Amino acid sequence: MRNSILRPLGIAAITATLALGACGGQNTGDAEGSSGANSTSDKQPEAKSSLPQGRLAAPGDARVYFIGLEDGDTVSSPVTLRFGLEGAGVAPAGMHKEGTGHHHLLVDVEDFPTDRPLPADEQHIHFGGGQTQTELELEPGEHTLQLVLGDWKHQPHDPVVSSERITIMVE
Ligand SMILES: [Cu+2]
Repeated sequence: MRNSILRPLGIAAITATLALGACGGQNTGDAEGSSGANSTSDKQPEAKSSLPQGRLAAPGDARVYFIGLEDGDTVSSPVTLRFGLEGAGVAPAGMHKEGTGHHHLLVDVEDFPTDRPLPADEQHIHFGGGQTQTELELEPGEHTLQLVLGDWKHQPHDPVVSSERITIMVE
C-alpha cells in the first residue's frame, strides 16, 4: 500500500530534478565546444549569470597605506612593511565578500591594471592569505612602493583602493 502511494511521488521528484538539471546544464555547459545537433541558442558566454562578474565595490572612504613608512624615507634591507587598511576588511583571496580584499604590494611599478586581476610576479606581490605585514629585500638605491587592495579574484576594487606611491631610499 505504501509503495503505491510513494511511487508516483518519487517519479515526480525525479522528473523535476532532471528538468532543473537540464536547465542548469544548458547555461554552464561547454556551449562552444560542442557544436551539437539541436542547439538553438547562440548565447553569449556571459550566460553564467550566477557567478559574480566585474569588480567588487569598495566603500568610498576605504584607504590603504603603509604604517610607519613615508615617501622619502631611508631604510635598510630587508625592510619590514606593515599594511594599514581603513574602511574595508581583509579577506583571503577567493572569498567573495563585499567591502573586503587583500593587499598587493607593487615594487617599482608605475601603473597597474584595473580591468583585470593584478599580475603576480616579483614586482606584484599578493598577500592572498590576508597577511598585513612582510619583510622585503631590496637592492640599494631608490625604489617605489605602492599598496593596492584587490578583491577576491585579485582585481582592484571600484573605486580603486590604493596607497600613495612612495619612493624610499634603500641603503
Ligand atoms: Cu591577489
